[in-house]
Amino acid sequence: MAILPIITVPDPILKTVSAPVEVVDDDLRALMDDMLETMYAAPGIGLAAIQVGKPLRLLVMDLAEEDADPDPQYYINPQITWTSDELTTYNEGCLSVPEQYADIDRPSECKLTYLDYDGKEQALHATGLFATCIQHEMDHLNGIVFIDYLSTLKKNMAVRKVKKLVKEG
Ligand code: GNR
Ligand code: NI
Repeated sequence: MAILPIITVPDPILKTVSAPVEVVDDDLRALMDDMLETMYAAPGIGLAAIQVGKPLRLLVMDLAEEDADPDPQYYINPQITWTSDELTTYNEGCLSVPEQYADIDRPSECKLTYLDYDGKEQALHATGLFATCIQHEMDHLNGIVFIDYLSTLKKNMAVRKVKKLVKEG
């Protein structure tokens, strides 16, 4: 297991459209385990592979409460098959945009298909924070970061603050 460096804006790597995973094997599971360890250490509730420089359609999440047992989740080649018309606003953050937050509107619910840790096909209906988080992570797979939804002014301010944070360590 290893903690991997997390790429931050404005690194152009984050704009990559990630490629589908071809085979779910032990090498991929090792990457997913490292991603989960990296996410827990950050700490965060989700992490897409591109955030650690791997352009694969793969993400990990854990939405368990702080005092509850861990609930690691792995989503390989996720595809959204339905979204609700109703939207929910959530004050989002991102490990690739540290310490910056903004209200983002997204569909309140969505349905998705994906492969699990064992490469088995799965489907589910996401609501609440789960729906918000999965859509935030799916955006990463398509090269989109939540600040891309903000005005140019707000986006540039966020990028400038992140650059300063990174520079100051
Ligand atoms: O840790 C994270 N918290 C979060 C809060 C609101 C909406 C989305 C997220 S995901 C984020 C981790 C991250 O950057 N995932 O890509
Ligand atoms: Ni993010």
